[in-house]
Amino acid sequence: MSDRFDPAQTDPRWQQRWAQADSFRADSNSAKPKSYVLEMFPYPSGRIHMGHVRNYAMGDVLARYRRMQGHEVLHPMGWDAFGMPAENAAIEQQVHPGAWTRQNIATMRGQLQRLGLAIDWSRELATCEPDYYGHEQALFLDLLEAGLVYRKESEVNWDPVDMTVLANEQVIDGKGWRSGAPVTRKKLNQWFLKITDFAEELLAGLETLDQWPDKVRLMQANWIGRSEGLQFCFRLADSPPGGGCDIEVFTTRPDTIFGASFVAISPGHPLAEALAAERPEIAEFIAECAKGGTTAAEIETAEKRGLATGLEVVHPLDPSWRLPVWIANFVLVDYGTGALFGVPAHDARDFEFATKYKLPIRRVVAANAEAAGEPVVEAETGAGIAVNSQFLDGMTSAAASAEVVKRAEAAGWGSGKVQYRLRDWGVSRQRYWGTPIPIIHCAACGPVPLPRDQLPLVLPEDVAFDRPGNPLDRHPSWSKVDCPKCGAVARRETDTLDTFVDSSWYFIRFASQPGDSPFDRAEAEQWLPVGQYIGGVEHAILHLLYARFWTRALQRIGRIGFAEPFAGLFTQGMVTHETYQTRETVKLKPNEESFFQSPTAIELNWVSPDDVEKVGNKAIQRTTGFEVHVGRVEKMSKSKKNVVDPDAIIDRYGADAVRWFMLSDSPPERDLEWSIGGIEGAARFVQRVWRLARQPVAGSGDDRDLERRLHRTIAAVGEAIDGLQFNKAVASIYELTSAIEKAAPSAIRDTAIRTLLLLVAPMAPHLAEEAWAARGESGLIADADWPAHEAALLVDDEVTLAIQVNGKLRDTLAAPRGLDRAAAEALALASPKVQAQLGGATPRKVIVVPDRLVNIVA
Ligand code: ANZ
Ligand code: ZN
Repeated sequence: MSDRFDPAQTDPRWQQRWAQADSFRADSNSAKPKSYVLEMFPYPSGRIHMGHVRNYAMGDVLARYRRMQGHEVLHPMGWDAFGMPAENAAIEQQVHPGAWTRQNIATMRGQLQRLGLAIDWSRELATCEPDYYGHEQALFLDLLEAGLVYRKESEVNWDPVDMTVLANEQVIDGKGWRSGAPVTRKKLNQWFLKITDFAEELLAGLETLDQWPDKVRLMQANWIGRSEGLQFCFRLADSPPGGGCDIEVFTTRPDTIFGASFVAISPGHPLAEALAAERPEIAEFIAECAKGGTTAAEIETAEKRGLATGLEVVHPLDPSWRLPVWIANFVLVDYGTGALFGVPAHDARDFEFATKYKLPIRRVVAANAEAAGEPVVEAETGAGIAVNSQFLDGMTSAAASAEVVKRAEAAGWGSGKVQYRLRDWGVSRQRYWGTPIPIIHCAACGPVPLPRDQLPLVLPEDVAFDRPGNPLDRHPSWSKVDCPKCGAVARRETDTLDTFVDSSWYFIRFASQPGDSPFDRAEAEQWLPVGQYIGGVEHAILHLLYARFWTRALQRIGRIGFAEPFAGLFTQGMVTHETYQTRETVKLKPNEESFFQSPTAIELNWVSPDDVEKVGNKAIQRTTGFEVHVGRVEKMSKSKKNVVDPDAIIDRYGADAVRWFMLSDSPPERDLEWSIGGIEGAARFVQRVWRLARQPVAGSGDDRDLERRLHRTIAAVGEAIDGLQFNKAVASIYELTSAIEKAAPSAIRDTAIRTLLLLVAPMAPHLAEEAWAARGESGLIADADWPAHEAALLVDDEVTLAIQVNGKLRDTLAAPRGLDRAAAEALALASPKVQAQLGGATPRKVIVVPDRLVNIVA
């Protein structure tokens, strides 16, 4: 046995042994209790980073621990392999997106395997392969048949120079990422999934997710955005009397109806479009509004702009009252009815708008009735008492709202309505590297589903990226096809699915992978819902909401029997690192812009941690000898060069030290600052355990303290892993290790060393296997049983007695547990503090509460 544990030769050996023994294959037919442990699958960007290592180390500990507890564990891995970076690489490096992606997968798989993860690699999948996305196409057709998919005209970001659609993340400060041209909006026909049908369910379902972080549930609830209010119709002043609806609005504040000073419609509202057809100034204004991105945030922060149409509507509660109709850029086309009534005194956007366009600002809510006449200097959006509001005066905002809804419903001009902020999910993407949408467009028949015997509809390989836009559009033959219904010449849909669709069901495919269908329901239900899902909080809204929706949609169409895909969710913190920069004074050339103000400039350059050496309290760039400025600790990112490459660290310290450090230093939900000190500490710990493990089994006799410590550690480590508090598990293991190191030889000490190996096995599995084998234990430690603790040994043998004189605490004394009354009384009376209180007097009475308290009444 070697003196030092040598990961370079040990790690690969055990990885091979696990692979040969097929240790981590999940058997769907096993009778054992099932555990499904899943980390969010990675995007194959090129190489794994420390964030991945942290994520997968956590899941791996849980997976290995559950196996040792006797569970059949499903712990799979795959690749979220479609998406834009592959197309960008194709454009920049003239490499096919598929080749680029598959190469990255090979690299990253190798990197993950070096970490010794307990993964069932037989279930590996990549979403860019037809044997995955073909099944997704089938599910898309299922949802289409069930009426959960529809086609609608909708706005996209349009780059007028590259003549291409841009994803939101390709719009940077309102400009196209490649062309730099100001982005405009353009309408295209696109496919939508009816997630809004599930808004109420998705909201109510959050209540059942008691193993999710509250903050994620709150974020989802806000995203779904349930609002209660009133929907009603305004009549145009020149409309004929009687029923009918000219402009329908939605409001969450019916109580402010007497504070209305205008009605505003969205530039995309049908009335605005109708007016534009006849009046060029309106068409021009609408075109102006179409500049800028399509995100709600962009629309809401843009400067408020409006155009008066000259039309007027009648106030529903006062036929003599007219309100002007404006077209305004801040009214969203696809929220509520795309129209609103503006109450400048009590809404911030309306206030800004009314101030700019000199519209009346009328107070209708105040802190109390006496404040009815106070001027409004900024929008007062809170609740209060209705004022200047006829029959509502004096009511609270809530009561006034209810009253207005009641009157509207009674008189028939409006009704109470629940509105959601959530929009239907637009899944069409005008790009190549995604799942082709299985639809054929026929001039006569309209959109026709691709016959299922033609699935998978495979992406053509022969595409070129020499021009912007979607290569599927320009492919000479791929999109040309006959209509499956009438046989006429037709055209394939060339849009592909949003990659969030791919990640909305991969966890089901991991559980069950038949060749001829997306999954087998009975097999999937052996595993799902996922017991523990672990990933980054950046996915708290979209990915998790889409996956929840997709699962509910599959349940609705009878493909599965559960509604929520992830029973437990954990969101881990980021891995951070100090940032380093050099400041260099560079000479400018005469033609450079600022030359005439100053012929030199300071250039700041990020420096990678590999190139930084700390000398005393200075940091020096190794390659140049320049002093380096040490900046803030930030999330590791390529742009700031503050990344540490996992491969280099594994080369140097081994997989177990990296895993140990990732788990040890801070609570898993918090950020973890990478440091050399931390990884070296972890590497030293690995050697400490190795040294203990190779001590010969020699002891005899017992050691009550160590035995109690051992059982308490077993209990504490199990509890910590169950609660995903890995840092606490590590801290308990450290304490036990020190106690073993200090203890004299005994039989218990030998047991403690053996148990220590079992406790570290989920975290440092290579070390544990090597030491297990070295001690002559049989089988793999990965297959060993998790140690049991004896409950009796968790209780301390010693208790603390509170000693009172006349009910006042005078002393505390250590006593053996279970001391009888007479002995406890004697112990208390012997206390010098008690004797001082008594001053020689004989106590009248002594009350003893065993193991807790002695009260002496004098
Ligand atoms: C009158 C009013 C008075 C409003 C007041 C607010 C405050 P939430 O809570 O998000 O559901 N609104 C309605 N449709 C809109 C659209 N398409 N685009 C932008 N804003 C719209 O917001 C509902 C409120 O947002 C509605 O209530 C409406 O303004 C506005 F003191 O009506 B309110
Ligand atoms: Zn046809």
